[in-house]
Amino acid sequence: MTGFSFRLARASLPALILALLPALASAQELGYAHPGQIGLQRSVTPVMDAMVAFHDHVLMWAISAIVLLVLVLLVVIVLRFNQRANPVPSRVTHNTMVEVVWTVVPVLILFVIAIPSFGVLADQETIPDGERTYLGSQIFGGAVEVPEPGLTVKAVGYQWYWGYEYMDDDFDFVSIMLNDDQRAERKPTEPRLLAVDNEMVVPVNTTVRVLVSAADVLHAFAVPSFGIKVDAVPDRNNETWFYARETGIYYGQCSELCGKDHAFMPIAVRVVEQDQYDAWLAAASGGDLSGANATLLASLE
Ligand SMILES: [Cu+2]
Repeated sequence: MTGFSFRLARASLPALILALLPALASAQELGYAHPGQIGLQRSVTPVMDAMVAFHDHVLMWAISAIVLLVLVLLVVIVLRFNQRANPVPSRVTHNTMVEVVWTVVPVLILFVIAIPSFGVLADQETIPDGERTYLGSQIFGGAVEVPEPGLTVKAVGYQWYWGYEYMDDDFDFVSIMLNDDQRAERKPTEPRLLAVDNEMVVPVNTTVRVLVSAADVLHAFAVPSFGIKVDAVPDRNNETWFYARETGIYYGQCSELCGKDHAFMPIAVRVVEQDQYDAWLAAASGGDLSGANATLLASLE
């Protein structure tokens, strides 16, 4: 019985992996987390590129080296200083040299990590003015040119949905999660608990300034593929930006515990071509949001 199931498992494992590969590959294209995901969500902005590079080329090396060092020390201690190998225990209580080393070396490691880290952080926090060089992106493979913001959208957190105000064109709407029945009827291909009725629509290859605020309690506006996460605080405007270089729909979630439906106020940003955006904007700012969305969705198919 055991032998049979063992052989069955061995035979089906490569087939299972082969069957999963295309699913994983296509999941890489998605703008949201997916089952089996190991790495960070796919990046479509310069800031997220810098964050991914920081994670892959700095943090992972530092973490791996520290884990290996601790593992080696543990193995040495277990083998050399167990009771059998070392019957008379050492009476050493301190060693100044060792204490200085284990204080100074971690400080140096943190200091070295902090330099690129602050570069990436500064990039997130600084709205492009068309002139600034992006430090984090510069550290990780060349400066990127980011134009000045082409539009400003204010994202406002409510219990429990988001509102989007298009500041340049003076119109706004709210964005509410679709329940299972609504999703099956209106957006069956979009993910459960993330699909919304009205998405925030922005043009591709455009710097979008996002003002973030809240109407009632603390919320947080976060879109992992853009590398942004900003607290939404009542009576306060926080600011962030993104420059998406690929069309598609990118999801995020409220990231500050805000009450019973905190888990059900997703953020959905649809990045479209400039002419599609212009057509959507003209209709939506003219008061016909549902018509604008329907036309946009039809043009995307
Ligand atoms: Cu919230």
